Amino acid sequence: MRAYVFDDIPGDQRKPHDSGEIVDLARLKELGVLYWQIPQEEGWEGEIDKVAKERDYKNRDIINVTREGLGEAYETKIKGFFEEHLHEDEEIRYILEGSGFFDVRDQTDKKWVRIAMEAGDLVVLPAGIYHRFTLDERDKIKAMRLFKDEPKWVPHNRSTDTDENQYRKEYLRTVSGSA
Ligand code: KMT
Ligand code: NI
Repeated sequence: MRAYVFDDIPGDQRKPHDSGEIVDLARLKELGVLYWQIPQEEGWEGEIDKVAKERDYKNRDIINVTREGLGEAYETKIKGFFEEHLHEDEEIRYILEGSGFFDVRDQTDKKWVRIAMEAGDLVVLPAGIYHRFTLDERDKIKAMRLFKDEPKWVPHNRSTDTDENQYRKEYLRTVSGSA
């Protein structure tokens, strides 16, 4: 994993867009974003089980973000992932193969922090954080999605309504308390 401030220069979303400003784990934590590295080697699933148990993640599935994996829905899904949105629950992803970028808004709400994820990376985006996802130029990622109970997949695309969402408000309270 490598996190940095997105350069905001228009152009291909799959390119790195690295401004050169590194974002460390402490700064991610201030945003409520949690990270673990669990290498893809013997015993990895047991390590996932530990985190899942500690954090009460009861369910999981696997998503393959490739043309074959998503089928007919490919274009729509890829576009949807990159719309700025929030969820009313955590978005938890453990990367099994490939790589991609999770972008999250920072406290100023002006910059994107780009989290470059690859195999062995586990990230938790808190409920209510504005974020988006894109493949990178390798064009494929396979990830385990973990969730507490029933997955709340619904992406709430950013609007004046989502600014009023109770999970958004709760998120902002936690961020202002720690920054
Ligand atoms: C999401 O919610 O944006 C996704 O599931 C993207 C694919 S997971 C690497
Ligand atoms: Ni999402």
